[in-house]
Amino acid sequence: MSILVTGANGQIGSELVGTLSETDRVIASDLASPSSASRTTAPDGIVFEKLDVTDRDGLHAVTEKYGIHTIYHLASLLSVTGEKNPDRAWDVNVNGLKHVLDLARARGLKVFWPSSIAVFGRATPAGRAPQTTILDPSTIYGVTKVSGEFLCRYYCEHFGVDVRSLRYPGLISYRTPPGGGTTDYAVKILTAAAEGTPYECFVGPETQLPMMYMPDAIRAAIELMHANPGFISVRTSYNVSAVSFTVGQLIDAVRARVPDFDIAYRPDRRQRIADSWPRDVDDRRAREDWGWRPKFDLNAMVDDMLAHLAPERSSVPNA
Ligand code: NAD
Ligand code: AKB
Repeated sequence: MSILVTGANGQIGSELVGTLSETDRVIASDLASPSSASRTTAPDGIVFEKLDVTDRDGLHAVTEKYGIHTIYHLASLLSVTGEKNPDRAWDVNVNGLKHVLDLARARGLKVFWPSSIAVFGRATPAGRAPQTTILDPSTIYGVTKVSGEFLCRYYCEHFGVDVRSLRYPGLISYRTPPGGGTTDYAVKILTAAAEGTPYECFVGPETQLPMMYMPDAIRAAIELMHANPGFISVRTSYNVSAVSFTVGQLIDAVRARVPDFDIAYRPDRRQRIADSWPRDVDDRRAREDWGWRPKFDLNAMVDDMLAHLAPERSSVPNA
């Protein structure tokens, strides 16, 4: 019995496969093999299958070939990439998910599927977005995530599919660059600081969004998947939060370690997307149901990112 990870070359998948493979046999899959995808590193010893999630028959074949019992379904177009090709975003994000859920229904598989803070929007109460609230997406990506959340709950309630989901905030990591989202600026700022290059930011200094460091994001997914099903009361998607900071606060944390870091601001269309998302999310339900607790705050995350991206800077005293 094995775990299939779709979209395995991406920002999350490239790290998740390594963690999952410590305890399970993992089959990584994506549109191209890790060696031909320029932005990824292939974890050693992981079986790789080229797989387009819009290809239902291909999904069935891989699942049967390896005796898959669980799918971590990560293949997706993110918010900025989705706006460039809304048809493709719908096909991959919604039809791909439906293929996975149909497969799970037919074969009794367990599924993890990430949603996003992109489900929220201008009509969502400002500040900390509640678990149950108005979903008002402004991007096709957000529209696919809202659709996906209700598709997951429908398959759980009507067909008994054990599908579990998290509404991730922006994720910050050093191994694989982010794949075309609005929250990418946080990784880009930290990468530029580590490289000693100036950065032109596509959102303004007051922009505040919820974020999470990748080790917390990976742990959240695995803890949710291991939780007793009786404790899972949300079958759309759980709010999970870790840190929330403005761009200005991130720059302050960076400059405490890299004093000469140079940033300029040129907000573009991504500012409107960022402005439509909440500054924070209320994750009490995840904490109560399955014990969610983040470990990394802003300073711990910046320290760890710089330690990996630029080890020579990690000796700079903390703020
Ligand atoms: P990513 O863009 O880095 O990776 C997505 C991967 O999916 C890519 O490797 C891409 O090649 C692959 N892919 C695209 N179309 C495919 C298809 N048709 N068939 C198979 N593979 C395909 O994304 P990520 O950041 O790793 O995100 C993974 C999941 O987590 C997505 O559902 C995303 O919406 C969600 N999420 C991510 C973040 C974040 O900040 N990274 C935040 C919230 C939610
Ligand atoms: C994006 O910005 O599109 C993603 C997300 C928050 O879903 N990082």
